[in-house]
Amino acid sequence: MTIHVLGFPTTLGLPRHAVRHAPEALRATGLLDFLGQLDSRVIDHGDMAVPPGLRSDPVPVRIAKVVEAARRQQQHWQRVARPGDLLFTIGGDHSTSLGTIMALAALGYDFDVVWVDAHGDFNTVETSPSGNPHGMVLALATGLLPDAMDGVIRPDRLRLWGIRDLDPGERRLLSEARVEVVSPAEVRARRAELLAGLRPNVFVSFDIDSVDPAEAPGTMTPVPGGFTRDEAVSLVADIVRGRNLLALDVVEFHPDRDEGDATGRLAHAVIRAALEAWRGQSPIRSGSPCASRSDAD
Ligand code: Z70
Ligand code: MN
Ligand code: MN
Ligand code: MN
Repeated sequence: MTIHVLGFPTTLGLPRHAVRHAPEALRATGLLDFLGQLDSRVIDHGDMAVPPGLRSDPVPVRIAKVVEAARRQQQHWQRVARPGDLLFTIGGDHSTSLGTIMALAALGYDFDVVWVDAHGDFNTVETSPSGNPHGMVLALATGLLPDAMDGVIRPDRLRLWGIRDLDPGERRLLSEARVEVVSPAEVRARRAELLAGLRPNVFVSFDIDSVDPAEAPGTMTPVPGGFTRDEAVSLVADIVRGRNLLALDVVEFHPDRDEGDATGRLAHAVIRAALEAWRGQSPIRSGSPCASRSDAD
């Protein structure tokens, strides 16, 4: 059971240079030291080389570059991942998670995507107000942009939690595809029911802007009304507990906008909660030689 760590400093989904430094900023919070304390082998694959995003590219070119980078990420995971391994990727903007979904699909998993985000990321070229591909990732993954790629996952596998900023066209598309879209208030009210509805295999894609800007200012597109830091940490732990966490992405961290290191520490806490829950409770791990060790740290 190996934890694979990959930095994916992409700005192809939203060209803002500072995001390229998110993996190094998160590594600087002591992530690898923490991972080394878990009872798992850790392989750090370093940062993948990704070309910079260019606003001057036409939208179809920007999308094509996102898909191309995602294919390289998929191929990387197909080379190194073994069954039961955890793929942990530090983005990058949210286009980071297209490659993760493609990789898990190519590896043959049936899994739910828990997309913890303020945004739906379900725009097509026609509905996007910005042309930024990070707002199109789940439309790409489900095959709504057929010129760019074939779909790799069904819409009923998507769980969009924390959502509070949808564009009119993407709202319609989400509703037509019957995607589960849940606001922070609804997550609070229906948490147990939502958790009970998850499949055993999960990919948690954690967009920093799911958390309220008061506690997570270090992101690119802050939206008021988000989760508290504590809610986000305990929600992610509850998602992972008792399930197979196949992959974890942490995306949209903008270190230059952080106040002190509040957002970096929040991201660290979310990662820690996810990996401790995975280490302690994954069904695959029980019965392994490490299963008798205490979870009490
Ligand atoms: C808007 C768009 C978005 C993340 C912003 C914003 C999308 N709906 N996604 N931040 N993670 O441009 O499509
Ligand atoms: Mn740098
Ligand atoms: Mn997002
Ligand atoms: Mn977002």
